[in-house]
Amino acid sequence: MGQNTNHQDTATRVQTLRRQLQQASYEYYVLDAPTLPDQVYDRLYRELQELETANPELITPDSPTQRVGEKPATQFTSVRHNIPLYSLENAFDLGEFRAWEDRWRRQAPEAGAVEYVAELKIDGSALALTYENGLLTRAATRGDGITGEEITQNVRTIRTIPLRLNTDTPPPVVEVRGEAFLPLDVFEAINQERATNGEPPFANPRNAAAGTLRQLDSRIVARRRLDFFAYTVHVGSPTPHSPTSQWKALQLLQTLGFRVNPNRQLCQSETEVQDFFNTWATQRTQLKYMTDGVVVKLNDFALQQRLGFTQKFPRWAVALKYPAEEVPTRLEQVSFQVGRTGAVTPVAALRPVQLAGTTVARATLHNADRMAELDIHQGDTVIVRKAGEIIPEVVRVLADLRPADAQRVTMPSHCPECGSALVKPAEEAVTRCINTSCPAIVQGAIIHWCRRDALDIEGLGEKWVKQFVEQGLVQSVADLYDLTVEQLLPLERMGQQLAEKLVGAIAASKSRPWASVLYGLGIRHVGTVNAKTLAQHFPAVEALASADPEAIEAVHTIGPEIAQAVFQWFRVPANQTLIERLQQAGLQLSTPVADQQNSGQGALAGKTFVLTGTLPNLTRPEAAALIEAAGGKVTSSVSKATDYLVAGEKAGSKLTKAEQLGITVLSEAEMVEMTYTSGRDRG
Ligand code: 3BA
Repeated sequence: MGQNTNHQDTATRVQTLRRQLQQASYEYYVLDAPTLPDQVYDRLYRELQELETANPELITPDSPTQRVGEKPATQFTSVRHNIPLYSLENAFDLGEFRAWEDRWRRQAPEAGAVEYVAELKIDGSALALTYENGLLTRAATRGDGITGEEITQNVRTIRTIPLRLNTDTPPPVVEVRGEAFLPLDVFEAINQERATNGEPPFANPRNAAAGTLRQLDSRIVARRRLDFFAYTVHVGSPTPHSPTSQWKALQLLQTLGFRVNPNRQLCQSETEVQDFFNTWATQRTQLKYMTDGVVVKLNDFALQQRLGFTQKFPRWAVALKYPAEEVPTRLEQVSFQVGRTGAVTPVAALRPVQLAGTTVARATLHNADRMAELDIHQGDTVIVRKAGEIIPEVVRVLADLRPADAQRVTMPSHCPECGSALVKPAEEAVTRCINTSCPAIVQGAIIHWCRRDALDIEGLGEKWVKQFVEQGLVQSVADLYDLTVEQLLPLERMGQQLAEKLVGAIAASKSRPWASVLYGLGIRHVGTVNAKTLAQHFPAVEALASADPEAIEAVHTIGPEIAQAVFQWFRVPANQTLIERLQQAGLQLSTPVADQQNSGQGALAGKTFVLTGTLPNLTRPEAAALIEAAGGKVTSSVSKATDYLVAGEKAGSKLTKAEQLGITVLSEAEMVEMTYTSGRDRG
């Protein structure tokens, strides 16, 4: 009895906490007007967390603690939208806007003066959110408008999206639509991270938002601070209280707890729409998020319904787009940057100009083909644009303004960093330095190696790496492991303590797992995710190094391009030497058997195998990986220590020797079966 009462109290307390936290979070994120001090919020949050941990039966899906899920998804499922998400027709100037007006008026000749809602057009990614009985049950991307992808886990991490609608009488089904977007500061931070990672930057916040929403790990999404503006609400079974206009719909969305863009206007005439558009043409550069136009919608739902849709667009809405901002400036000089992959990028140094709210002094010229296309010359006057209004690029050259006898800019034939000949494969746009000891490449490779998600060598930043390379102390990442405190001491600004710390941090990286080492190698297309996948399927470097492209591609989610890149990497003699040296230095180039899936009690624990002949289904590395994953060991020659010989077709001397020594000979099928049964047999 007493226990019951206690439980009742706990349940009530959990409910109170949840309501308080929901309200505080709404005030903080949606209203941007916090009322609860952070420490108080944290204390209440922790109390709720503790109560829920002790009483898991009290956890509800709309609890503030349930925004970030635990395990990453392996893929997304596609969902069909009940109501398609149409596209928006674009109008690029006043004439096109008037043409849109004329068209809808011909469709509804009786309409006199009408109201328009002008909304800022957020440069994001459209989402459809389904609420059943007030609870967020499904979130989907727009996709092609008919089917999208289910990304509920990720969307739950967006703080401005309520997990429960703020109403005591929720309709059975409500669908809310709007734009998910990344604030500009977050966008820039992500691109900076991608650059250090050797990944191509997102061209614009829209791509970045879409890319983030399709992240399989919602914990990463949670860190990226996505935001959301709502603009459409569909109520499954309309009630007398359902909104009758877009303006009222926006107000309803606000009442339900959504963030609705405050920069909107109920316009009484086309002129008011124009004024709104012109005002925001300059104001929008001050916003913390990217906009690319104004969406104009006829306010009255009855009129909207009368006009309906074309194949692609609603007839009652149009997007008035802002032109991508472009400005002329002088090209002062072109320099060539060598990245860690050896890719050489031409970068234009410009006379600084104001562009879309920032000062631009440099712009990318992308590659040799692009430079030829532009026909760019020294001292040219060029037009720069922010692609997606963020990354500046040279889009055009004003050839008429070219100084007499100006020299054409071309790719250098030799690397500006090491002087070796550059190569440009005919089928690729990139020009590369292929000298593996080029200081720019070495430096880039080492910086990548030290990254947190690679070997995580703390304190070894760009500044030190540069000095190490310049002083000839290191020529490859393997050299790091030979460094001594004495060698570092003569460096500028180095002291005993710091040198000890760095050498210690380098030594500590020897315990980093095989997947991180693999990522650290900087093989093209092998980011953290692919590295993890590959390390799982090839638990030792030997298996991966000897795998052919087909075997690598056989791994789920690994495509042919990745497989080729990995295969080619291991064919380069300098890389083979590197692996040997890393192995000698004591780095983890395999996953210790104990850490593998069926660790310790693995079905084949303690058993030694030799493979011979051609197996019917598995390649050698695959068979080896399978045996190793089950805790067994694979060696190359038959001896008394061998427990089993797995023999395929055309087995030769090894089979003879095994038979002489009385070693059990298995078929592929028998071996495969053992990997999951022999453990149980032993019991
Ligand atoms: N309003 C994008 N579509 C928008 C409902 C209609 C619409 C948009 C909008 C079709 C924005 C096309 C994809 C979509 C249905 C979403 C906005 C914005 N209104 N304010 C008229 O800010 N980017 N996008 N289709 N929902």
